[in-house]
Amino acid sequence: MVKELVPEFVGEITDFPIHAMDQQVIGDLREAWTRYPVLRFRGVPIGDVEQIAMTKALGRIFQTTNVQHGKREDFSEIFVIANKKNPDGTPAGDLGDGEVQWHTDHWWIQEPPSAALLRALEVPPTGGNTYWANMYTAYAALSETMKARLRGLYIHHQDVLDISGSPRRSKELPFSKDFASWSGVDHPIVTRHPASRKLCLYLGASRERQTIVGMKQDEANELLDRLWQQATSPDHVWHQEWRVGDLMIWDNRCLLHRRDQFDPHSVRLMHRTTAEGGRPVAAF
Ligand SMILES: O=C(O)CCC(=O)C(=O)O
Ligand SMILES: [Fe+2]
Repeated sequence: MVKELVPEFVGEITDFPIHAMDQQVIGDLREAWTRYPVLRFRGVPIGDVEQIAMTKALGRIFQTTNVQHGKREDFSEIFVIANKKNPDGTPAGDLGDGEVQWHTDHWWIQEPPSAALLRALEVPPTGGNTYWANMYTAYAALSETMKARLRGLYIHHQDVLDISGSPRRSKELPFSKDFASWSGVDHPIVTRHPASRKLCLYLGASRERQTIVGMKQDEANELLDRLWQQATSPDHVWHQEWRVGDLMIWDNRCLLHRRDQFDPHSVRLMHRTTAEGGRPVAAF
């Protein structure tokens, strides 16, 4: 059922019995997803109902809080990612046509989600590819000295500004320029994945606004720059060139992802669902 595209990273599932999802099928899906944190289903004839059912097979539905335009009246579980416009000219989805920088979804909250499912309904002729970076291999490739240095370290992820630098709803810009003093959450840099039990890096997003708990900013900057550079090096990255009917499932707990920009005159329409996760657990 699973074809390996990249060892311990990307798998493709063919002939998935979407209309016969019994406990055995759900168990197999979870096992495949633990082994391959990025799973591709190509040309699957599914709609929103089936996408929601697959999401529920992996966890409880996570209610996305930061949706601006991508809310759906009929299915509250679905978050629309699109550059389409409504007849009145307002955006019919979120994220527009621009690049989305490297991130882990909802890295600034205590309990970030686990599974993300993204299904392509309309795709542009070029651009708009999605990239994933494997945080298991990114951690494993670090030197022993670096691994020892990371023991017990936490990044402070401020929750005031979003990835594009705009204030989040209901957040006021603090007076201090020291991000360490801003509201947010602390997550361990090295976490242990609850299902695979393997160690991985957890970097979140917004490198330029990150601090390390208890560390001077000069030292933190040097360390964070190195980690981000190594984590997103091509050695650990795979990308998806979308076709209509593709469904990707990924594990937000052990990956980073980003998206390319695309031609604003073309249309890209995706439906996203998300499953709840939990607090990232420190590896040490
Ligand atoms: O549009 C995409 O390819 C990915 C957007 C994204 O970051 C997400 O769905 O979490
Ligand atoms: Fe994302």
